[in-house]
Amino acid sequence: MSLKLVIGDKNYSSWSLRAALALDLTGEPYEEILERLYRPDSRARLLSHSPTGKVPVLLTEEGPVWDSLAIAEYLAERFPEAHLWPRGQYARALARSVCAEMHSGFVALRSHLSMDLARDQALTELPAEAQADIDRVCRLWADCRQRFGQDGAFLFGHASIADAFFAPVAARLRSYRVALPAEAAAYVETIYQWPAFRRWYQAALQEVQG
Ligand SMILES: N[C@@H](CCC(=O)N[C@@H](CS)C(=O)NCC(=O)O)C(=O)O
Repeated sequence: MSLKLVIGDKNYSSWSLRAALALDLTGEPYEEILERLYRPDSRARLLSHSPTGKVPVLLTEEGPVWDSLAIAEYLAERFPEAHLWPRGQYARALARSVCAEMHSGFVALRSHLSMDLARDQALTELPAEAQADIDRVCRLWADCRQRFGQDGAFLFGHASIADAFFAPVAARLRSYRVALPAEAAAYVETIYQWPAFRRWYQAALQEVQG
């Protein structure tokens, strides 16, 4: 059995996108199972895949792995030759720190600028707490790039789990037309040029067009 990834709507499910990008980094073939969210039977369908009733869920030979961060760690461990985390010990620790910060934080950014890949419109007013989150994201991106970004355009040079985790943030910043410092804008463009992200993005647009 190959791996199967259960995801939600590509236009809206930012946690699914993170897991899909991490899985793409492994280069391994996998089957995608898309379950539409926000429908009367969504919860029952999600519960048939995972005890949490949430996506993403990775279905392995031994059982389900749920939650984007656990999926990313599982993939990094199962496919060590793909180097899903950066190679240096401290670079890896920093990458894990920023992923954990993303996973447990940025509540204002996530609630006021929820992922909607097809959107291309600014908010009439950006709440101060969302702007504070955005400022922190820009600082964090700049720190990673300055310390470890020399070998490429991603946060740690080559694409890693850290980029998988921040790709939906980059997408929000573009969808909501947020004004950004030049280096953050360049990183957003890097995400939009990432082939795995582009495939997901195109599929999201088609999904919304029906
Ligand atoms: N902490 C989880 C969050 C998963 C999550 O909230 N997924 C949303 C979609 S992006 C979901 O399944 N929502 C359906 C529901 O809550 O019923 C992760 O990192 O995977």
